[in-house]
Amino acid sequence: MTTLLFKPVLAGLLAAGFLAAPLVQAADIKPRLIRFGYGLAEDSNQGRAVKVFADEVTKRSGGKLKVKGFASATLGNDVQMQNALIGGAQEMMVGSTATLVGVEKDFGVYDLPFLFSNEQEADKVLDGAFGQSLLTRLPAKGMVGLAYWENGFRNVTNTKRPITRFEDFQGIKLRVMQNPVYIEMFNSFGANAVPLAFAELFTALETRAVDGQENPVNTIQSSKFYEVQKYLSITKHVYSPWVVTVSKKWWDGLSRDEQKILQDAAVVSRAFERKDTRAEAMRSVSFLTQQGMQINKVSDAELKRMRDKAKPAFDRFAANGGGEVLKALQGALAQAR
Ligand code: TK8
Repeated sequence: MTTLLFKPVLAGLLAAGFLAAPLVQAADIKPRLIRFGYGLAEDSNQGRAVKVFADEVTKRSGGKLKVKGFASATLGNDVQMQNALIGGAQEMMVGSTATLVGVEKDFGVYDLPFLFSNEQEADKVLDGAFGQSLLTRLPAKGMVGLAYWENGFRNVTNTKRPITRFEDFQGIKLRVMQNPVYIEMFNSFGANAVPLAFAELFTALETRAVDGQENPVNTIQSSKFYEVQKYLSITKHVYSPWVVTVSKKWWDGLSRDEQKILQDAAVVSRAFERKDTRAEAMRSVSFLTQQGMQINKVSDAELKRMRDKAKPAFDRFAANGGGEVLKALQGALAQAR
């Protein structure tokens, strides 16, 4: 009789995962809902990685911590979300390091053009002492940085003409991120740089409020910029990191166990995200060609001319108090090579 009753109950418990998670039960984990905002579409490298992060957190917390992703800037654009994290109104986000300059201006060092020559170098510098020490600046500003994800090497699209040399930027209204290094860099090429939140970019391109923008090929695909942009010029002018951040106010209320789950899940999802992003980038160029974009690769000689032309951006960055962080990054890059 007992066994007859016990068996279905046991099976039910097992199916519900109750017996499978004794370790999780011993840990100090409370039921919590984590709102995780991001700017790109759900069907993007960013959205796919947020999903992996969410699943990983569920698994590691025995379902007590629930991550709800909010795609397409529905919780606000990058700058607004940063403020919400600092104020404690939102738990997590992933966004560009470039917009973090409003919080900690040394993050602008990543935006200086033609620093990283490939993804492996970026991984080493970001995951190594340099990148991690920059993250330790954040808690004093109200945020906690868990891991860098890859946004990727940025390229230029526009409706006017292919960019083959910096002179082709002349007169092009180019949307840039809200960051002084970008504004200065593209103005030095002769473009008219317009800082704008990513959330407003598609409409700005569609209505021709701006002529162009710059982003990795993955984003040009997932945000459907090919519908409103004709030319894609491969410049790889900046390697752009994303960073997964948490509200410091909220983080301080978590147990050690809970913090560790989020930290570990961020690192697991980082490995997935980079692999996924790189695989997608390999396919994106042919996808974008099929969509009718005209694509050109800018020659190394012309990229070098752009780099020289952007020199004032480096000088200004150093003069504005960024000299030390720039030197440290250059040192880390030399080591990574
Ligand atoms: C998404 C942004 C985007 C960035 C930009 O919210 O703004 O151009 O490249 O990825 O963070």
